[in-house]
Amino acid sequence: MKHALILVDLQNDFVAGGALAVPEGDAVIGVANEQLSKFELVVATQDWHPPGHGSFASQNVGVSVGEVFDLNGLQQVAWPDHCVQGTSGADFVSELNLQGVDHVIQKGTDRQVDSYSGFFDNGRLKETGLCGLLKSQGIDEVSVLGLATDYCVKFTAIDAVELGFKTNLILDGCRGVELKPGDVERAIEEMRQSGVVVR
Ligand code: VGL
Ligand code: ZN
Repeated sequence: MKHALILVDLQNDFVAGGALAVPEGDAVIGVANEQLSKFELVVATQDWHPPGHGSFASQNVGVSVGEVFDLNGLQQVAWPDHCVQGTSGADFVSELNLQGVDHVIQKGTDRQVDSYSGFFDNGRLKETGLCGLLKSQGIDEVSVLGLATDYCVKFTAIDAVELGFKTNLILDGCRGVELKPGDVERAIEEMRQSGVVVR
């Protein structure tokens, strides 16, 4: 029985000064570094969009950041350009102890579909390889922290439960976008309802 830590999207664009800065996003890096050493396997997800990704407001005429629109049949929030492959915004925050990270799983690489979960794209058509990696390492329990609570953390944790992992959320290691007031609270409740143990 092995327990893995999943660090969700600890990248420059999601912290202060970044293109999609999450309020207090920086505060989770210390928690991540402190947790790293306690786990047998540490996986970091990395939002890794090609330039001109379909989720960017800039690619959708008449759609502003924060608006919901239809992207190839799926409801999509329009985001500022962020985490573009090879840019500094897509790099992991420099304070994160990357020595303690065993694997990096990139997501959001298909221009046509977003990928909030570290396991699948939002259409659930393609896997990222995270599930296979965890199963091949004998992992049966995961703990999740990172950015953002109401998007990538939520979808990653709920998918982990559905894929059969005992799943914990390390709450003080998470911060949310909170586009609408209450989004973070609702996300936490949704995770709880899905079987995530919120710690
Ligand atoms: C995320 C919005 C767009 C996240 C990624 O990491 O939660 N949110 N891309
Ligand atoms: Zn993204």
